[in-house]
Amino acid sequence: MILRKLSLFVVAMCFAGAVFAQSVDFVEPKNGATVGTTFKVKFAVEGMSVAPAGEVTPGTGHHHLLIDTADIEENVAIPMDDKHRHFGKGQTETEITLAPGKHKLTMQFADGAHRSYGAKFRKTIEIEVK
Ligand SMILES: [Cu+2]
Repeated sequence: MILRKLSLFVVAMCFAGAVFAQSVDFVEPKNGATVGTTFKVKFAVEGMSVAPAGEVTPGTGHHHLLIDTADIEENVAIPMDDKHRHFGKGQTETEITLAPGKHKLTMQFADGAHRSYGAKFRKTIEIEVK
């Protein structure tokens, strides 16, 4: 009986974890990867849905890629320039070209008005371009 209750509890916690998990991650490249000058970047998000920019709908947003630049704090709008790329059509992958050397890539999920969802929805990796 106790075992049965315990296993139900474990199942419930796993379910809660799946529902409430909030994060972003690079499907590719992986942290520490070596890539060519033009390479594919794939984004994943948990705990939010991807939607095009324009309308601000709670629980939705779009991906951003910050290249060799500082983090954007929560609720701050992400600039639009070469170091801050927006995927406002709701894209979940892209191809970018970088000069050879080490680069820092940061994913940042943000709302329909490009305002950062903060550290929970941020992930930074370092890669080497050859
Ligand atoms: Cu944006």
